[in-house]
Amino acid sequence: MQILNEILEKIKKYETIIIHGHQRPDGDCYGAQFGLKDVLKTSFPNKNVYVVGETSEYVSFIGTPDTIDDKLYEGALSIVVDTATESRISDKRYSLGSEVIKIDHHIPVDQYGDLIWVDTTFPSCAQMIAYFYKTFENELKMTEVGARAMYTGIVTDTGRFRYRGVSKLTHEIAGLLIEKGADVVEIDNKLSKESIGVFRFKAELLNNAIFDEGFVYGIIKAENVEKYNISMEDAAATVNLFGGIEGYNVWFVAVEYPNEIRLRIRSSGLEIDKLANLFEGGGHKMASGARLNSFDELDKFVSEMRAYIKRYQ
Ligand SMILES: [Mn+2]
Repeated sequence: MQILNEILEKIKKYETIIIHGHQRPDGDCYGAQFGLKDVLKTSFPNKNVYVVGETSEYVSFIGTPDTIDDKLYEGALSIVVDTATESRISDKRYSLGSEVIKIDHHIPVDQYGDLIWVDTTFPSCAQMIAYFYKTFENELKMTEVGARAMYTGIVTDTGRFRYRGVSKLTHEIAGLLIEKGADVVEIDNKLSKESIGVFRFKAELLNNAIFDEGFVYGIIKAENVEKYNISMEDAAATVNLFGGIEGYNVWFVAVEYPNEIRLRIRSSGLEIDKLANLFEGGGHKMASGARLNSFDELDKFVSEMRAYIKRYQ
């Protein structure tokens, strides 16, 4: 692919490269960021390569973001991974760089950047970074640090290789990462560990699941997150628990954040990204996010959901 050559050429031109992701980074965001950092740092030891943005406790074993000074952006290349919406880029200083590259697998919302590589056929952004590496395998290098990061990104964004988009290529790339040192069991253990608080939180949430017309959902109040002393990431990740119930092909959780309610919507058939678009969201056809100002707007969302399901199912 021509775009990959252009990206590599651009990278070669810059001495300093700063890698951004999205707010509230997940395993794939971290996987792509730290995977790319490892590939670039290992292949071009003289370059200064940084990862910036928010931290994620859940995947902290992948790496820790760097704290850098504004002046490092002078003459630098910014690369933003896994982020469709410009306003969701974590650390707004990406625009201080001389040029910006966007690498993403979400349905595009804002096409920011001087070079754009967006491919929604990739089930994770980490797979894109690993594919980039694979394309120039003779020229690029990686260590087990990068392999672990990208493997983690792939397994988290594909729900352990279960979602649409997982392909022969996904498995080939996972195999390559294992060959490069990703430890399957170690990564799975790290991702699977949970506290008693998370366990009990899940039990209460599932017990209070609300079944509507063809969809099921859970309401996550900040006070409950506090009561069980769990992270917001753990709370939001519970959306996956609602999948697979017979007769309920769409599900979501509504998570209370300080100034907004964030919805995580999932589907096993009906495309729900258009519905998410109506509520300041989007993402993938089967996995989208959206937002409400408060729980007062939940009824409106639920009735839109009912109508949407009736219309399209
Ligand atoms: Mn992703």
